[in-house]
Amino acid sequence: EDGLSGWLRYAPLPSSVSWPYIPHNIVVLNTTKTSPVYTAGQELQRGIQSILGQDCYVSSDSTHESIIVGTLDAYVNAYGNLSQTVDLKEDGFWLSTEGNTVQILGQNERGTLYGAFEYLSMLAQGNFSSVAYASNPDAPIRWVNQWDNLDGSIERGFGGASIFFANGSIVDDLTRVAEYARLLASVGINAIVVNNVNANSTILTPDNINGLGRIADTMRPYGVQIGLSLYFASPTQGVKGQANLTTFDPLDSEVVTWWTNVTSQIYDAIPDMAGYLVKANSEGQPGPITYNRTLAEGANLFAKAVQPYGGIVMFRAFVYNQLNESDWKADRANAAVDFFKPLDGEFDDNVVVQIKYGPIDFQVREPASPLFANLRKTSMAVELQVSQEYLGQQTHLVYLPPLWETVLGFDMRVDNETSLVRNILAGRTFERSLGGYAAVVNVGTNQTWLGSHLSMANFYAYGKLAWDPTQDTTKIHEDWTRLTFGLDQNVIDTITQMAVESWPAYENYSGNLGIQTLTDILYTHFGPNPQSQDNNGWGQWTRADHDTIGMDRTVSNGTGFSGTYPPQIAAMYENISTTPDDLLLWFHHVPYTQRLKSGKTVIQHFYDAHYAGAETAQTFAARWQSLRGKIDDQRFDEQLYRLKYQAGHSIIWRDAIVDFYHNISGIADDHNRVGNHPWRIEAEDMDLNGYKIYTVNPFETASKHHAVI
Ligand code: BDP
Repeated sequence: EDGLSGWLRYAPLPSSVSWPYIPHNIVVLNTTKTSPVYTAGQELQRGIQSILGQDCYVSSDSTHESIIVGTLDAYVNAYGNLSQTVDLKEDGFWLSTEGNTVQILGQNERGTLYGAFEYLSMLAQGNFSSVAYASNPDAPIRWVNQWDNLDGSIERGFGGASIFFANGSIVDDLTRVAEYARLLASVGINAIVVNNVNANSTILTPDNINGLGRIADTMRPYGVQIGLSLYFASPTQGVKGQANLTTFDPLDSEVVTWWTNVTSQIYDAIPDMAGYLVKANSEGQPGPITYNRTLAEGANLFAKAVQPYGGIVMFRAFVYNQLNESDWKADRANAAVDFFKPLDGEFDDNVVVQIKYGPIDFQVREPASPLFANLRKTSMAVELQVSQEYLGQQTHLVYLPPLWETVLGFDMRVDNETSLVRNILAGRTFERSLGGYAAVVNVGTNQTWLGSHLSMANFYAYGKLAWDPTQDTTKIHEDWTRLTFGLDQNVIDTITQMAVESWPAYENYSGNLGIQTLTDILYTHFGPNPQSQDNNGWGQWTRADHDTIGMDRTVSNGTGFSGTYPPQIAAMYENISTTPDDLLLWFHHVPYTQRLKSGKTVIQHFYDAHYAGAETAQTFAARWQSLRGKIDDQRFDEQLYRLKYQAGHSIIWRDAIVDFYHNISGIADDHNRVGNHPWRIEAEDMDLNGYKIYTVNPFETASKHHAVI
């Protein structure tokens, strides 16, 4: 197996499993081929044949014992009311397997397909229990973002080239696009933004709009709508087939007309286009501020254009400028609240502000973005990242949902009352009708989609949590493993336990105590490079010197960031004694000898955590190897290769970080490990044939400063 079917393999159940009667007749209450209800019927037929070896017949006639798939409305039309009252929200479904009839009834067509996937997931896991329940999504927005460029490359993508674009336009063969839509629908994702947030105006040529129409047609049978990222200055870019203006000022009437026209062309090609995603005035991108207009005026320009069609605008809160490193009061973490809080109430109703989970940028540990607590009159969505940009780029096993939970389950204490981020997103806290979830996924043409089989658990879990963020993340992983690798309990337990340990391990060896992921910050965001964190204008600073480390973000002495939270949270982060250890260096600048709640010093914790994290990562390959023969060879070998790489790279991480801080602080490791590797054989000390020795800069990225190439 090559991983292409992800968790939708529909593997035949082992002979040890027996099951009750499953109807042979699938009644599909909508036979239009583009309808997700039709897709649901096809999927059920295919799944039941593959999982149970049972042929089913799809018809629109009812017999007593049938699997009935359709919208609840269509069901009521055909058969009258259900015996119980069913409360369905948009995209929700009713699933009943009671008796010899199966009912899969959606609030809408897409919900029907979700119900079919849920039923098939039960069967594929050998679960034949009798159930009857309604399932509703927690939030209406459950989107994914792809950072695909029109030339076919993917920004921060680690699974090959784009499945959507090549050579400046949309690819001819959209087979993989349909397969992607199937995976998305199976976990309840209802829309996808197909192009990079660093957008290119050429997406708006008439040819490309047609191509986007083909993408939308391909995904529509799965209930997945498409959205587009826009380049703010497009009107001035001489886009082929569109007018060329001299301004992109959002309040200029010609600019308004320009976007109105383009939007109408897009809706001609894609009548159900979900909406736009906009990155503006961030990292050098143009935006409304270029013309002294507010971000809200910029967002509303697009909101008004899509409003007549029911579209929405996801406007990113990731707006920041380069800063002056020597200014100790400067703080990139303050940017989102600084820019957006004053605009609360000024965004049109169909604007959703899309907020990265933490105030900086997809780090291994960040406090929940305070912006979630600061916008009461604006709809919000969280932006997560399935693509492991700072988190090992799919060469490291890092199961992310436990990290996401630290944000989704965080209580902001707005007005001194319980206000969990997930409730804010769902619109419950501030009574908003829109809101929800976006995740940067970045699948590519690689057969594994993401570049690594085990990373697919993050994709699966993202959809599951966007549907119901209260679900247990270990249980989600067990389900995913069962669907992906089969029902062997030892396989499920081994892989899930590795996954559970993986994020804490990565945090331990890549940057702990809230110092953030100590990667190369300027370019790759991959290997260790603590030196690159400071002395630049990007604001992801550690403020490390010979004696002290950490960003002082207090109100009393620091950047004031802690004060952007509601009072109870602000007070907690303001004081070292009440700040949790895992965020200590995020909020405070302390001596390396500062004692943690554990009694250890900061520097000794650094040493110990890096050793502990790397040690855990080194067990992964061996644990995986214990599953040889229980997993097909191809996926087994491909994953083993990655886990061995991680084992080695975690040691590089460990040594780079501990050497760096040992060097800068001059404080010895209590256990005398740092810099002391009597057993190690340096490559440069070996007889080299065809290799050259290089001195490496920064020094800490290679042991003894040398590498061989
Ligand atoms: C950073 C990425 C960069 C993205 C940016 C964004 O390194 O490639 O363009 O975020 O989210 O994490 O806009």
